[in-house]
This record gives sequence, structure tokens and C-alpha cells, in this order.
Amino acid sequence: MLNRVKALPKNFVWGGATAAYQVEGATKADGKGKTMWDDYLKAQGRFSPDPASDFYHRYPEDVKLAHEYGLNAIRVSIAWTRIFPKGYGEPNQAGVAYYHKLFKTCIENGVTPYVSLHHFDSPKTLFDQGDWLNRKNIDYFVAYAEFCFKEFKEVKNWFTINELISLSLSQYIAGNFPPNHHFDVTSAIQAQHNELLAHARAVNLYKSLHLNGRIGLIHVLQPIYPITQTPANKHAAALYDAFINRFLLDGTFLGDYSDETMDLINEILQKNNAKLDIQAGDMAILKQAATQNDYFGLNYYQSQFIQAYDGPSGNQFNGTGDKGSSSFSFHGVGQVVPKAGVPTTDWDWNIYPKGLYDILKRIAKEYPNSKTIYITENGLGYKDQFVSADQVIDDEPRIDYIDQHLAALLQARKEGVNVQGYFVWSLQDQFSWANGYNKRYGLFYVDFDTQKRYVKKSAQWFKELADTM
Ligand code: BGP
Repeated sequence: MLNRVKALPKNFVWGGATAAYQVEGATKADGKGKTMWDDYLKAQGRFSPDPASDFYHRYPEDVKLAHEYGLNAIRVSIAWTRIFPKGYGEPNQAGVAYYHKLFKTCIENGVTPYVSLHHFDSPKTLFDQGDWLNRKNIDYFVAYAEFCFKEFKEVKNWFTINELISLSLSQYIAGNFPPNHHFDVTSAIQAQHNELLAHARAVNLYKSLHLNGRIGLIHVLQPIYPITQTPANKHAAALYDAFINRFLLDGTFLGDYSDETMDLINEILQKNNAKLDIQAGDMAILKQAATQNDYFGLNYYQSQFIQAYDGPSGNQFNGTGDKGSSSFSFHGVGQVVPKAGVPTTDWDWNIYPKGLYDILKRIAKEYPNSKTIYITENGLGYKDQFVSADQVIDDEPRIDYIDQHLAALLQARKEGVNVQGYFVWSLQDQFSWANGYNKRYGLFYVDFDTQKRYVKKSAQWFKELADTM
């Protein structure tokens, strides 16, 4: 890899990624409002979002570590409820001041902030009013975005929303995010459409303000492969791909849902007695934004192998890291099946770097409006073992994982795909939404009792890459 990264330009973006709720802690500090997670996690009793990685207080140390280990960028998100505790109303000046300090620290350390406005942490007040299923939520989001665009002028790289599909799938299909609905297909597809509208309106607004910066959104993409090449399995893969990838990609970069995409979506809706409400004027908003995105953030972790399935929907979520405990079957769409020879993580995620290469090639070919691509998340969830304070934590499997995915990225670049950056998920260990604290991703180990940071082997390796470029 060391030799191969020499092919990258000096200004290639090497980043570490974080999300406000997963790292900040301090969920009640300085006037912050509740998110949809606070009461939910408390009632669940599995783990607490406090103190998380205490980034709210320790960001100077983390930003410094990022810089020392060769990173020139960081993904952070703004907690909507630090700015507007209820999601709307008067801005909370303590929250505003915190983000000014954070961005200043990043910039002073040569670590460029890439800032998302929404990373799974909907304000509780708005969640109770229907979250993204309530069209008024779009207005609230755009007002919040407008405030941030005008206030945080030091931010030059914006993302509107992180992973629309993960949010809607986890909330309404898999049922492992609040409000825990299972296979509520109407809500899942409607939330996707409404979030796309919110993104598009924020982009259109940003462009009209003529601020000196860039904006885009982040999709997590999971290439879907038929487990065998039978017509039924191929159709199942096309259906599931439409539901989790294509609908959103069309909406984002074509500003339209193509006829082929809608045929597949309508088949899923019909088979599941579901519907989608697209209102007059919606598509014009998407169309206007489709060519205005400056870049595209692509999160990639895994691909899926699918076989045709007409039985009842059902799923088992592996939220513990007990290998082999998950299953997913979607009526009239398909069933997720293991693929011989493809290794999996303890959480049953397929390790399949070829999927990253395939999806990059597809995006470049089918969605040229995506323009510049940044890999905004990629990494391995692993049960890292702490040995002693003077011993570097050995996370060789993470190095292998990143190495293989970087190789896929470099191959796609060589073949003309315009990838300009890579953010490892995650900068430091942080809790995982539906898994808790034992699923670690960081380049830096966090002792969650003392909040001390320790270097992992992957951080040292990453620094070597950065120094070689
Ligand atoms: C993405 C999210 C991140 C992060 C990551 C790992 O979907 O944007 O916030 O959590 O996945 O996922 P998990 O924590 O479920 O392993």
C-alpha cells in the first residue's frame, strides 16, 4: 500500500470521522435539548450516551492527535439540539459558541472540518411530531441549516444529512432505532423521499446564498448481488437495490426517480400494501438540487447477497457481536444470505472490498452529477483488546480491512473515478448506535472509564501512508 498511495495527489483528503451524538457526551450541558435517543436509551438501559468519548471537552486533544497522525481533515456533525434545543425557536448561544471553538481548533491544527447538519440525532420535540414523516420537519431542518450556513462561515465543506437509508431502514424496517417499527414499508420509503426533499431544499438555499463553500450529502451504499444468476434471484437483487440505493441515488443526482426505478419500487410497495406520497412541486425541488451538489460523500462498509423470497418479512439484528446471529427477509423482495468465501465481522457484516470498487464505477457511470466523491466512512467494527498503557493496541484486522478497501479505491481512481478523499470511521472509539461500546472502530482507543486515548497500530500505519503520499 505504501507504494501505491504515492499515486495520490498531495492534497488528497485523509480524514477521521465522528458524529456529534456518538462522541460528544455532555447530553445535558449548556442548554442542549433532547434528541430522539436520550429517553429511549435510558429506558432500554443497555448503555448511556454519556460521557461517550467526551469530545465535548476533549476535542482539542483529539484534533491534535488527528494532526499528529497525518490526518488533514475531520468529519464532525453539529448537534441540532445544541443550536435549537427543540429543533426550532431561539438559538442557544452556548451551543453556537461550542461549534465556533471546535471549528477554530480544527482549522488552526490544519485539520479541515467537513460538517454534517444531521447525523441520526433528530430533536426529540420534532421526533414526537413525526420526525421525517412530518413534512413540517423539512421546514424546520431548512431553517436550522440556514442559521448554520450564515453563522458558521468558517465552514467551507458541508454535508446536509448522513445516510438517509440507514436512518429510515433502522427506524421503520429493521426496528433497531426509535421508534422501532418493523417492516413499515410506507414510512421507510416516505422518510427517504422527505429527507431527500430536505437535503435538496438546503442545497438550493445554500447555493442561493453564494457563500464561499461546498455542499453535498452522504449516502451509505451497499451493492446488492444475486446469490446465483437465476432470473428470480437477479430480480430480487434489483428490487432490493432499488429500495436501498437506487431510489436515493436517482433522487439525489437525477432529480427524478427513473421509470425503471419506480417500476421496482412500485412492485415492492404493492406487495407490501404500502404507498408513497409525492406532492406537486417535490420533483422540481429535487431537479434543481441535482446539478448543484458540489460533491458526494459515500460511506461503504459492506455488500449484500440476496435470494428471491416471498415468505413473511422478519429480521434478527445482531447488536451484540455474536457472530451468525442475524437474519433479514423482506417479503416479495429478497432474503439476505451468506456467500461462501466472503468473510464477515463479528456483527455479520460482509467484508467485500470489491463492492467498493463496483459501486464507485457504477456511480461514476450512472450518476455523473455526483462530481467529486469522498469516501466519508469506511472501517471495521472490532472488539479491540487493551493490554497495557505502554503497549500499542494491535488491530491488525482493521489495517487489513482498510488496506483492502484503499486498494479498491485506488483501482477505481486509476480507471478514472474522481475520488478525492477517504475518511476512516472512526477517528477515536465511540459508541455504536444499536450496539453500544464494545463495537470499536477508532484509530485511537478510548478507555471509556478514564477517557484516556491510546494509539492503535492502525493509527501508526495510517500515519505512514500519509507521510508516504
Ligand atoms: C454508519 C453511521 C455511523 C456509524 C457507522 C458504523 O451507518 O453513519 O454513525 O455508526 O455506520 O455503524 P455501527 O455503529 O452500527 O457499526
